[in-house]
Amino acid sequence: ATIALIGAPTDIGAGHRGASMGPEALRVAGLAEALRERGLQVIDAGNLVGPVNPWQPPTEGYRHLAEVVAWNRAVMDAVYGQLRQGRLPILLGGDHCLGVGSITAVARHCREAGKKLRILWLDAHADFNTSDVTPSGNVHGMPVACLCGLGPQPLTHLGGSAPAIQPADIRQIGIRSVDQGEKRLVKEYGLDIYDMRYIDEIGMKRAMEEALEGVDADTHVHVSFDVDFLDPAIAPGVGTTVPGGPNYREAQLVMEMIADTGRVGSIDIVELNPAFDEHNRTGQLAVDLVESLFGKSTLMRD
Ligand code: DIR
Ligand code: MN
Ligand code: MN
Ligand code: MN
Repeated sequence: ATIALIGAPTDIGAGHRGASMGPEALRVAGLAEALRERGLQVIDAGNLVGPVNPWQPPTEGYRHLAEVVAWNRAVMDAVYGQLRQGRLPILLGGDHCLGVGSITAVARHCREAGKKLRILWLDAHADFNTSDVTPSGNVHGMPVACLCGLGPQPLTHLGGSAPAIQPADIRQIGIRSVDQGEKRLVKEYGLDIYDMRYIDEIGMKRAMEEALEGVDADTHVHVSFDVDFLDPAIAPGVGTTVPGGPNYREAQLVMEMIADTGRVGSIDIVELNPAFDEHNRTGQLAVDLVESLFGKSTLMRD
């Protein structure tokens, strides 16, 4: 399928300014060219437009909820529009609150196409906070809860009905920072989490085999890649670094094993923050890893 790049230049759900520069940093790092180099067709659909970041404190547990909803509507419509044309959308974030719009669109597409959905949520964080338990009010810490039907009505019902997905549709990989109340909710909803302790103990290969179990010819795989998934030693260009993430080889293995399924149908690249980066090093790493997601392999036997 033709790949469609969709820029969403906003940091509306984040706790630091700068993720709004993510789409341009990924373009400057050569994302489109790298994918074309792999023989893929790529169109750049340009950037979506949405409200400016008013940079206000939270009200009733949410920062900028109205603006977050507006951005997510734009993302949902754009992602759905590309999927309907048979394209493979790559959302260039922007912060991770945009996962609500992106995945609501993907879930609708899967329902209409009669496909099973498997979401691979690569992140240091579980992103399962609610207005009651959030330590920050930042909606980028809430998208998974919203998608599972837990959150403010305009986000849980972005696609018309709720929930957009079931907890069983999602596998979270690389998790190492979950807030106290969030931990309780994650257990209550039964999320399948491959946290760093688990990965340390059984290894990334086996963890990924488990996370990909059941993916078959009828499955649409969505990869929601929060760049803070990566260890900060290799990926400093994010707003919220958490030590102890996957190293370069582990991250490559994750991407290569996902590519091996041949079922990737949509991607988010979010939370890249050039204001914290060193000469776009993290942007270049993200491009390198997305190449692997499309089959660029370090294997000698292929
Ligand atoms: C934290 C940070 N759990 C919060 N979340 C982040 O504010 O809800 N998610 N950074 O990517
Ligand atoms: Mn996230
Ligand atoms: Mn994160
Ligand atoms: Mn499991």
